[in-house]
Amino acid sequence: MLKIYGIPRSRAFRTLWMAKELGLEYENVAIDMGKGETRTHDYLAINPNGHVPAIDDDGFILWESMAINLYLAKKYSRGSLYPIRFEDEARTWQWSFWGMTEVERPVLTAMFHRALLPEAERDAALADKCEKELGRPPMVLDSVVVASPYLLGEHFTVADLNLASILAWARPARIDLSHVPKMADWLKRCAERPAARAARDLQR
Ligand SMILES: N[C@@H](CCC(=O)N[C@@H](CS)C(=O)NCC(=O)O)C(=O)O
Repeated sequence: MLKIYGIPRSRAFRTLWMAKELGLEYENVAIDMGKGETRTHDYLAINPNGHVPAIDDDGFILWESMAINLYLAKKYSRGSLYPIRFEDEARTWQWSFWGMTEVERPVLTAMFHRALLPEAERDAALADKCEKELGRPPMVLDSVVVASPYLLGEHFTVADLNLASILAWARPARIDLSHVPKMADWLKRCAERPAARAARDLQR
């Protein structure tokens, strides 16, 4: 059975969401970074980086959240959550890489400094700087989801899931999305999917 390493309140959420979209049976091995469990000898044998998520799919071990989701979608849902056309596949990579390289760090840093860290450790100026840095990506997205409801067109795919799972942090990070209403609608549409809700329930 597929094993998903990482507590639901970590980037493993992304993979749990994907597993639920796919209706896969899985075991969640709740490795908790807060308890130092990402750095044990046994876990480092799974992911030598000491990060979650990672998966073990019948002996095939893979780490990096976006790569895991692309793999699972392609393996279990080609033609549905994973596109068939080369161009759509390339766009799926485009959105996933863009999310990781241009969106994730500022939104995560803002979330830490506005919500997660103890008050005394928060740096409001840094959070504001991150929000500013995040100025263009939401506008880029807004212009895409004006033309079609999802990133590749009419249907929700792994491209939406990967990016929405990063941008889900915009809310706790209190990033203002009022100037990008179409993007905010898209994010809401993604977040309200039953599989996303079910994965969020695991975080409680
Ligand atoms: N780029 C990696 C980042 C993984 C990552 O940093 N995960 C955090 C939890 S959300 C982690 O494992 N931190 C614990 C540690 O570094 O020990 C991915 O997307 O999978």
